[in-house]
Amino acid sequence: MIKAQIPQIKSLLSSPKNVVIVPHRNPDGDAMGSTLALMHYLKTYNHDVVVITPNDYPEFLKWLPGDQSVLKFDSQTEECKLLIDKADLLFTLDFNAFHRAGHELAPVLENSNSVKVMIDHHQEPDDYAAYTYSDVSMSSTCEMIYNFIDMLGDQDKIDETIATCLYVGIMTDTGSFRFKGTTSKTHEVIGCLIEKGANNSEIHNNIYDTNSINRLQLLGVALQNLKVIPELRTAYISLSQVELDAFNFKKGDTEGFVNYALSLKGIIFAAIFIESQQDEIIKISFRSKGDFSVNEFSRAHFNGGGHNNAAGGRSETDLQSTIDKFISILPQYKHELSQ
Ligand SMILES: [Mn+2]
Repeated sequence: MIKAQIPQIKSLLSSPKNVVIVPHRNPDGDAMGSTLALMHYLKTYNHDVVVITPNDYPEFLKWLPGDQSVLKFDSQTEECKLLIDKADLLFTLDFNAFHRAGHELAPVLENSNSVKVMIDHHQEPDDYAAYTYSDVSMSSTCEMIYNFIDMLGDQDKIDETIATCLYVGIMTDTGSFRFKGTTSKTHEVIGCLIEKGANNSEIHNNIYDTNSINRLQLLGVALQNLKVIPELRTAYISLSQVELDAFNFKKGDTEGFVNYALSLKGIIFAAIFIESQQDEIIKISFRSKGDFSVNEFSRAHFNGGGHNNAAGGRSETDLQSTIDKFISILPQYKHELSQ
């Protein structure tokens, strides 16, 4: 969205509406921060607002203001369907194609007669929304929600609660303000959020200092499994279901593991392959430094995508075959990876 559409959105929001806000499947800090921040903001205008996630999210996000009110589509399907059915407005945040909401929720969103608004920073947005605010240069959807509220002229409505939610998404999506998408504007927004009451060090503790001994020991296994292909400046990690089970794996436990591979000196491309017996797939996260686009790599070979330097992917074959495929593809990128 373009500033030109703001008056139309303003008039849409000028009388109380039923609003549903949805993030992508397996919501992360940016997805939960942005949806909850928008919920708190819209509630100040007396709209009926609910956040519906496709499925559950990690424990380390469950302290966010408003967390208790979030409905999960996979376990509260009928209630969610009713709410989506009577929604006047449907916000889809931090994703840009219905399938990213998962195959159960996607058709429900698609068939909804609501006015749809997309706010997102991923590449190649679909065109389902009446109002699309898509900007791949943004650090996070949370930074965009800040801009959205600002464009609506409501800076002063950003209170400690909204600021806290927005801070979480910007912090997590920028790897604590170090990824390429972090701009001086990002820091200005962060400065403003701290001014509005976001407690930066408390938020950091709540998100990052929540390790269980199981998670740290699983990290130990992941690091034991780390493999390096120095000539292609690539490193990767794998975790089997057996290894996950041995440490009582919980959603979110492997968050950030791939960054250890990327932190190796000289490495510009990293991947982690995680077996999921429940979903019958291998879940993959790709990370890169510099110009090597893991978004394109994942789109081309592993049914995924995301950003230039961070993308997800999946494979329907077993763990070893997936890794074999990965290794066999790499030489095609010899030129880009050895630069
Ligand atoms: Mn994001």
